[in-house]
Amino acid sequence: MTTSEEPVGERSFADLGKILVIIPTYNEIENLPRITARVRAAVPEAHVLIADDNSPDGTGRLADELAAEDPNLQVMHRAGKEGLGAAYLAGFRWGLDRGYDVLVEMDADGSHQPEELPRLLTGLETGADLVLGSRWVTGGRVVNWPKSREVLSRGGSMYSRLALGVQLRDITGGYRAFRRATLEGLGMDEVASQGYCFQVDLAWRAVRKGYRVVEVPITFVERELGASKMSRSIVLEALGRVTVWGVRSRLGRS
Ligand SMILES: Nc1nc2c(ncn2[C@@H]2O[C@H](COP(=O)(O)OP(=O)(O)OP(=O)(O)O)[C@@H](O)[C@H]2O)c(=O)[nH]1
Ligand SMILES: [Mg+2]
Repeated sequence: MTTSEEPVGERSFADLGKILVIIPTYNEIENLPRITARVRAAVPEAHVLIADDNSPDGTGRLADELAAEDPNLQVMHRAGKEGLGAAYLAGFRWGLDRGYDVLVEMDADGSHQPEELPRLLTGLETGADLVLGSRWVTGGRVVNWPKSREVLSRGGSMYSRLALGVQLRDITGGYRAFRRATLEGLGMDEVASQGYCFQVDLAWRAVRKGYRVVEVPITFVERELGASKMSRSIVLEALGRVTVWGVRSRLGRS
């Protein structure tokens, strides 16, 4: 695990193969057209998959309209709100089935800036199996976040580091680029966690399986439009599961 800071700029990522950016959405109708346009501008060769959980605000319908105009934008309609983890797992399977070589996780709300995607992809090009966009490495930062969210995020990563014995600075973040082989080797079918815990789960699996996990700095921008889906149950799930995993792994080691 290392940290690298690569310049962000316009360039081709043809060597990486086919790239799919998966964007899970639940009630993101104002954000959707903005984020898709920014992704297409930042990395024109990347394809986009919107994984919508039947958003009551019509995000899925708008996604269909955008897809009708853009052959490289596709929509997965899911029956109802099942959480971020389930949407990503379905999106990963969709992308693996269709031969994508790189699969990217990105939120719809603008917190993960598409203009920084080249930095994540450069991390894969330079040998990483999984690249984490990281708020808490040198050069990383957050914009417009209340202190309470920062404390929660930093605290969650620190607790996970101690409980699981991994060195990653930002293990709960959700801006990530995977090589397909990494996802294929992670044991995705056994992943049951959601929310932040889903992100911890995947990163920890990657570390345990010996994949090269690299953090690159990102500037995380608090959402301006739409409502957060963060909840107390998401935090409690992460705390509970990480504690159980930590205890189990220590018992297994001793
Ligand atoms: N498909 C799907 N997407 C979801 C679900 N829950 C959240 N999302 C999406 O996942 C991304 C992250 O959710 P956010 O609400 O931004 O969560 P967060 O970033 O922890 O919270 P904020 O910092 O307050 O925005 C957004 O694109 C959401 O629309 C879900 O149940 N299903
Ligand atoms: Mg968000």
